[in-house]
Amino acid sequence: MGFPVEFLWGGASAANQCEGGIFEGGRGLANVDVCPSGPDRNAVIIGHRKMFQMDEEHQYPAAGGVDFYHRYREDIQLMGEMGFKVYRMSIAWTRIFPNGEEEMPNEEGIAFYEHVFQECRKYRIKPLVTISHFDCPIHLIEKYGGWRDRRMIDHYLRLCRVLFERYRDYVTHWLTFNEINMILHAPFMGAGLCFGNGENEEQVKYQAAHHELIASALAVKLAHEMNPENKVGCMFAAGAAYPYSCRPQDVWEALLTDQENYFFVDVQARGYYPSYAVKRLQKKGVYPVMDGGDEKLLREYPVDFISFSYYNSRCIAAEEQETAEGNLFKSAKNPYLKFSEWGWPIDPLGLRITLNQVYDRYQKPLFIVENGLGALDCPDADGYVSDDYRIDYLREHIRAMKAAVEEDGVDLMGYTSWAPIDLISAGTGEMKKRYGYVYVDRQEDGSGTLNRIRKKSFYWYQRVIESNGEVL
Ligand code: BGP
Repeated sequence: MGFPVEFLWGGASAANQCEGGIFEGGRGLANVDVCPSGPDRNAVIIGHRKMFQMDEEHQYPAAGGVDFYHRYREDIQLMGEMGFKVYRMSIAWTRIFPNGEEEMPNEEGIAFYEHVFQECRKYRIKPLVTISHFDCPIHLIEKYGGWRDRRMIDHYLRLCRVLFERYRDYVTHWLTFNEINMILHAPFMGAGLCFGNGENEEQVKYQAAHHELIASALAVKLAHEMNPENKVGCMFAAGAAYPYSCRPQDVWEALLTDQENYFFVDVQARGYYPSYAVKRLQKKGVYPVMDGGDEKLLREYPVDFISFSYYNSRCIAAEEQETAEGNLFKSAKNPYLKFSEWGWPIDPLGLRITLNQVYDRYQKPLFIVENGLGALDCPDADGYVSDDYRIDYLREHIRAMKAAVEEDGVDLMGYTSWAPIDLISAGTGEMKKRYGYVYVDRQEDGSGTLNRIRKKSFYWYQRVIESNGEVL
């Protein structure tokens, strides 16, 4: 009993939130670089305020990140010390293709990730690579309008081909798009979409999503052709939708919310547009334009496994209720739950429920690739953080995951918590919202030594991994 011996314990990060060095190594500019911190961030990430370059008035925290670009050796060494079996990381598209359309890749960018993979190998850490964690080259946004244009598929596949070829010796596990359903909630950050006045946003989003779904299917095809060892997964922002009450109207609304979320995975895992989506998108007049061969492609190349982030469950009411924050989208406030300092519900049992729902629905191996607590950490005089609150959060979620594996029979490949080393928040651009087992001395105003300091949770997680989840 317990977790299988090959269970993949580790942590997850994203290039744009940790690397920094955005003007180094021949890298080009991307959407994720120009999302400022502060009050304008939201308008930018939802595509209502166009920002295609940096200006003087705003701060751009991704520009420096936490300097993983220069400190990856130390960071991976720390992961090795915790006993990581896997490190989920992403590739900055613009390090490989600075403007997205070059014929030949940027060798300096290729070398950077090769060095990262070599460091991982030293500690026997398997990389799990997200091909696009929200990244889209600015040049492609200016020229094509991001993923609304079908030609994005070719540019994305050119990136995939280079990655599959050049990292063949290092990587066998890939994720095509991070939180693909985020395109509905943060379309500029997620897919480089900006909207004109009066434009039908939903139509653009579903058309862009269709292009990503085709790109994802073609990436599966290519990955399998280029290396039969390759396994490709999809990735979505999960979190069961609970009805606010047993009123049928609330139950119905919760079901609709779940369907909106599962739509992407339904296509990527089952290989076709589910009937509810066909009907509803047609009725709203936002059913995407498809090419003749699209349906066949989707059917022929479903993903090998399903990964997801889980931070919180959602609570859905037919009538207006007080709301709570959550991973990029709000929902009704669940009176039975406690909340994080950022107002996100804390619901470990919700993870077990989500695991069961996803497994029941798809019957494919699952991978939890993000889960964690964003909190304010207060280091003592020596810089040490006693983050018992984080340990409590993670312990309860790991217990729930364990029950799903041991008692419910869910086929789970691994768990990568978000994020092993503190980094910049995707939702708010803040540095003070920390998730790590390792504290990074970078403050909200950009000051700090960038030194890495192990937190209490570092030693706790080390024991969890060492005991394969037995000592919690
Ligand atoms: C997910 C993203 C991550 C990550 C995480 C935590 O949406 O995939 O990139 O940042 O959420 O969210 P936040 O950084 O907003 O706290």
